[in-house]
Amino acid sequence: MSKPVVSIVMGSDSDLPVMQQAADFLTSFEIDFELDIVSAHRTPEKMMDFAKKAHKRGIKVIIAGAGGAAHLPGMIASVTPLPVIGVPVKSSSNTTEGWDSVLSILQMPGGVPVATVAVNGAKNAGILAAQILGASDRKIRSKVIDYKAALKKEVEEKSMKVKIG
Ligand code: RP5
Repeated sequence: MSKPVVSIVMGSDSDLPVMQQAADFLTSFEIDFELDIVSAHRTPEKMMDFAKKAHKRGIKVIIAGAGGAAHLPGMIASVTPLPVIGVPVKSSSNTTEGWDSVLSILQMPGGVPVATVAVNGAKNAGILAAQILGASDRKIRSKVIDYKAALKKEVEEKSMKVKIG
């Protein structure tokens, strides 16, 4: 990965099975990314350092995933000028079905947006990151257009198989 333009960060290695889906999507689009564990609660200094400097290193979009009291995406958003996509992770070590993460990431105060995807929706975070980059990059935009066409074709084929009448 020569020059990452997307940064994927997560609160714990236990979030990796979910967050890997964002990485896999970006890989399929040949978008260079970096990936690391950055914890709002366990490594707050690292989080702030990362959030303050990411744009200076050429990062254009940040995908941040966390579970439980998920402060990572919002705290990163508080200091970065970059768009932040938040992934609420249904943590294996909490039992509230992901609602804690959803509300922690979604209910941001005015002025500090986090684009929140569904619980464990890391693939959508990867797609949204590609769409953000694609707004100013014709090659990526073209891949997004193809991707959406493939989704349409897939549904049309399923419709042909199941449709009655
Ligand atoms: C959050 O706490 C992490 O993002 C993870 O989803 C959750 C549990 O972390 P571990 O105890 O598995 O490290 O900060």
